[in-house]
Amino acid sequence: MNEPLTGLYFKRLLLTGAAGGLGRILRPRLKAYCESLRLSDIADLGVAAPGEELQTVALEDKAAVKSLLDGVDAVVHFGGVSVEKSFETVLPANIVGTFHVYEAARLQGVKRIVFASSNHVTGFYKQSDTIDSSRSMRPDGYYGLSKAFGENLAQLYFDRYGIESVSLRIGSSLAAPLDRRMLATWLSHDDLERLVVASLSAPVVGHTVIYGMSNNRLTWWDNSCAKHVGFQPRDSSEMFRAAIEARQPRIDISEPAALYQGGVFVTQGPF
Ligand code: 15L
Repeated sequence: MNEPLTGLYFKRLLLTGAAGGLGRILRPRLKAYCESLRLSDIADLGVAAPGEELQTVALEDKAAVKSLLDGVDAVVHFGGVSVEKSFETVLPANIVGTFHVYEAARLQGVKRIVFASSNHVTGFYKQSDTIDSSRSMRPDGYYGLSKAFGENLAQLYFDRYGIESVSLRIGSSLAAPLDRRMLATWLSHDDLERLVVASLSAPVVGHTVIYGMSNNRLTWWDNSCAKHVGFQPRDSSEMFRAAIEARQPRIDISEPAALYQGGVFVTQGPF
């Protein structure tokens, strides 16, 4: 665990999807920013560390999600399906579940949500395009479509109810990039923490969309519309380039996975 990044301190913070790939990374790190860290998932969360509250909650259970947000100052919503699946698989957790989170925030008076969206909201832009968050959504599958819904929901709940959100279009947040595509999309775990903390602590965000990427030399995304979030990534994929290019010397740009930003996600399905 790193030293905390800001003087930010909540009484109670909620992390959904705490047993998931990125939830497990954020769990020990977010504890530094709150007195109580409430953690939820449908999967096993293990044993509560000091200052942690564990709750097994399915996002599709509206009443349970309402109770989950009781007494919470802010939500870091990482729960749901995180890969391309059939519409029927993505619908309950990602679409219905995210609606339940926003509705619970309205009912419980929660004022800020950091929403784990995805780069797959714009996965059908080409790898030869540099885009910013003002461009139209071009989801590359049902998963990306569910995240597009979440972003629109965040906008609606800001416009109607003043609940602020930062939608994080996360690239590839892994310990290290795995292939040539991820040299552009990589978000280190330390930069993920920086991004979440900046999103929680920026004074005014309305509904802001920001791409979650490290300070990679080569990228397809421009975060200049989100400067007010104050996210300053410090890592770069460049140190992995030589090894990845040696391992994956050629790419066939006629392949959709190399042509589009979403990579292999654009080729999955129909289910
Ligand atoms: C995502 O949204 C996924 O959750 C993750 O598994 C990665 O595949 C990532 O996108 C990516 O685009 O690399």
